Amino acid sequence: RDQMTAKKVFSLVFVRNASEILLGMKKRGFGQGKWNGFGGKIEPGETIPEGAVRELQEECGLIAKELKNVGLLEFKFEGDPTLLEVHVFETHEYHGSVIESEEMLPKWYNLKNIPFKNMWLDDEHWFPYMLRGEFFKGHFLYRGEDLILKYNIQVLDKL
Ligand code: 6OG
Repeated sequence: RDQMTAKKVFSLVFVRNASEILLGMKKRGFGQGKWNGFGGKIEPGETIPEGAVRELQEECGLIAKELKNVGLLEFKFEGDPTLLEVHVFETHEYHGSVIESEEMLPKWYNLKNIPFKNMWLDDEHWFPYMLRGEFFKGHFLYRGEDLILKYNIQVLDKL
């Protein structure tokens, strides 16, 4: 990565149990109307897991007791030099109860019924790796928000 390419680092957290996954519908901003995990920009002075725990609580009310790093995503948008680096986590243990926030409408989905048609296009490519428990690294180049020009996904030994 050259020095002129800015990088933005994000967290993305999925709350899981044996048969269901908690998704949130983004009510405003980037990705509005799409179902996704909970997350956002890592702030100065916090670690990536700290940012992940903070965003999860802010957006759906749950406090993660543990986080498992399950994958890494990189996104570029054609014509924009910015690299988005998204650290993907799962949590199976948490306290608190699910609440709707100004940013997100949370809802449990059966793992067999994930609403890919109303999610970022990349999700249906890498979700299978996450659901199989394989640590993945994905790179996606978008044109606008509704077309993937190219992508690749590798399975890595857990970092
Ligand atoms: P805020 O801007 O609300 O954080 N995110 C993406 N997630 C998926 N699945 N696909 C993408 O394709 C994404 N781009 C960003 C990272 C945005 C949240 O959305 C995730 C953050 O969790 C382009 O702070």
